[in-house]
Amino acid sequence: MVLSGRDKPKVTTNRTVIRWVEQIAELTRPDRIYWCDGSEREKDELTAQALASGEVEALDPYKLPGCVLHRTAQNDVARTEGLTFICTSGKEDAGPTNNWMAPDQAYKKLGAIFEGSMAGRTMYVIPFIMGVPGSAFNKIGVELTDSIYVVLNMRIMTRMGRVAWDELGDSSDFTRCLHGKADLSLDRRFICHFPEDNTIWSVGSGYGGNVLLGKKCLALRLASHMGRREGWMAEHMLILGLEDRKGKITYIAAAFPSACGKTNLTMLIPPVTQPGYRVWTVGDDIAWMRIGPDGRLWAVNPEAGFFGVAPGTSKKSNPNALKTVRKNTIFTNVVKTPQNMVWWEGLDADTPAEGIDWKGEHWTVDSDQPGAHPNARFTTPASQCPCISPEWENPQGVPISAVIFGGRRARLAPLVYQSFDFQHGVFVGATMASERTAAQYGKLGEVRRDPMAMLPFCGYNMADYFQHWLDMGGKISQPPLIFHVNWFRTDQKGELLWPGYGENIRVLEWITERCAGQGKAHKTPIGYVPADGALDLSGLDLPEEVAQELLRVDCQDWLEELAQLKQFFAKFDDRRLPAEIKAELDALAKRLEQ
Ligand code: GTP
Ligand code: SPV
Ligand code: MN
Repeated sequence: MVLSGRDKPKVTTNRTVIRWVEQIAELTRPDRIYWCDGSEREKDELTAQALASGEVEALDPYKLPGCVLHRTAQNDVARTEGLTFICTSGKEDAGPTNNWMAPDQAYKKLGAIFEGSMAGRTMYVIPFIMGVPGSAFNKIGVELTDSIYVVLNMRIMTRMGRVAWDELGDSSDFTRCLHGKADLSLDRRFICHFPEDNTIWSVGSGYGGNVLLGKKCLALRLASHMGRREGWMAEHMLILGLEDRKGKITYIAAAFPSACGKTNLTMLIPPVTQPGYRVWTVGDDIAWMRIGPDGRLWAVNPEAGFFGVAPGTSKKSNPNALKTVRKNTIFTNVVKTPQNMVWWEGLDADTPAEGIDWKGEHWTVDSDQPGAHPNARFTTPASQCPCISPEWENPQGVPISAVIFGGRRARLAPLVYQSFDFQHGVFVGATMASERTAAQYGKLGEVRRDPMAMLPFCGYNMADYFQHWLDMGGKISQPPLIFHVNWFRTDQKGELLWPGYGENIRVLEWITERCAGQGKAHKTPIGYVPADGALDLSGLDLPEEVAQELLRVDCQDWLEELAQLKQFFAKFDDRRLPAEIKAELDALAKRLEQ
């Protein structure tokens, strides 16, 4: 098919792009093709269309200027990991933790669903940059989609439009991203990654992580694959700068599984008891890290916005996020109040007596159902964040002094501990586990192993991924120190022991002290924990026995954990699992038995 008339692009002359768009249009047969330029005028026009079609709803234009509300289909509210595939020619290259489909089979299967699926619809062509224009870190993608909601989100989450066409020029080096809503049915929903073709096909969903293909699909699954080939790392990590009392800034990257606190930590406001400290946000979800000329690890945030969890976000827990979302924000699956404002569980303020819930139904405060879906989200420009780091768009990135791994563990993991060295730190990351949240389909609360918070996002065999971490460690002359945190330890009654949120600064303080060669620690079989009195708990109403319980390492519990770790690692081909991981496993066993 050759594009003619209004379907022809005015924004690019890139032959590879045009030919590919023609091919996909032949398959999906949209009524028209719209080439995005990223302008404000385009935003206004598309928003007006989306309002007219009901795809988004208006909100109070004075209190929430530029904001709209969207509801997804009720069967489409989180990532569907079971329907997400890595399509490499060899099954082993996807590894035992990924779903695999042969590439030709996947193209055929999804092709049949895509066929004619855009009839009566517009296909939007969205060029985007993951990264900062002009940075050596960048990857460029072009997403074809029949969802105007996707276009509006991609505008916020990526550098999109003319800037990306310019950056791409005539090059054929871009990720081919195809998304179609089709009929949104679960049995015709697939999210397929083709790392060997630099291609992503996603069909049958309209939910964030499944359809904003620059995010998890490109910036993590494909990018992790590229990073291994090219000698860098794509990680599910926030990036923050912690400014101390002397004005010195230490950059930290932290990997927590979905809905386990990355957005919150990266926007932390210290309590009044910890004056002089300040947290600067560089990124809240994804870090791309390379070794700099100085031998340190340098990180950039490839995204331009935050796709954050709404429930639980309040003036108390995350005031910076609340300030960020006051304008130009898309709210998905939250409550709409009669005043055309938004609300969600845990917002605290102005609980409405009634409203329209995430399902689009009338809801009252007495309902036994939540009004907002637990995985309701906001899409908001990072530039609006009051604590955005002046370095957040530095094309070189920021130098990382510490890496933190963490999960939700009601038991076992202490509030914080430090690995003995980099190799042991890789082991600590590889043995992470967390209780499942609403960010993905599956049984809530179930503890699952989630190495480096990358279980759902690693685009290749995870045994090779561990090896890549170890190889990188060997090449970094000043490797970051590696820590593990757990904000979610509970007592016998299931009550949280740690206040979390802003108080987490106390843990970050100890971490930066350790990076500076200070901060007292006590050696345990699993790593270094803060020595007595080394964590600043002043002004916190925390009984001494709770403080002790938070840092306690129970060898019996860890021996039980060890058995589960062995089971987990047994999934991998023994020849592929790095010897260093096995050696660390043995060493841990020895230390625990002593
Ligand atoms: P994704 O966007 O899914 O990758 O999630 P995230 O890791 O950015 O998680 P986020 O910061 O949005 O937090 C998710 C949930 O964890 C929210 O309901 C928060 O209120 C809660 N949470 C975050 N930090 C803390 C903490 O320090 N303590 C406790 N108890 N809960 C927290
Ligand atoms: C996550 O689930 O880790 C998210 C949200 O950051 S989504 O983009 O939907 O994957
Ligand atoms: Mn995430």
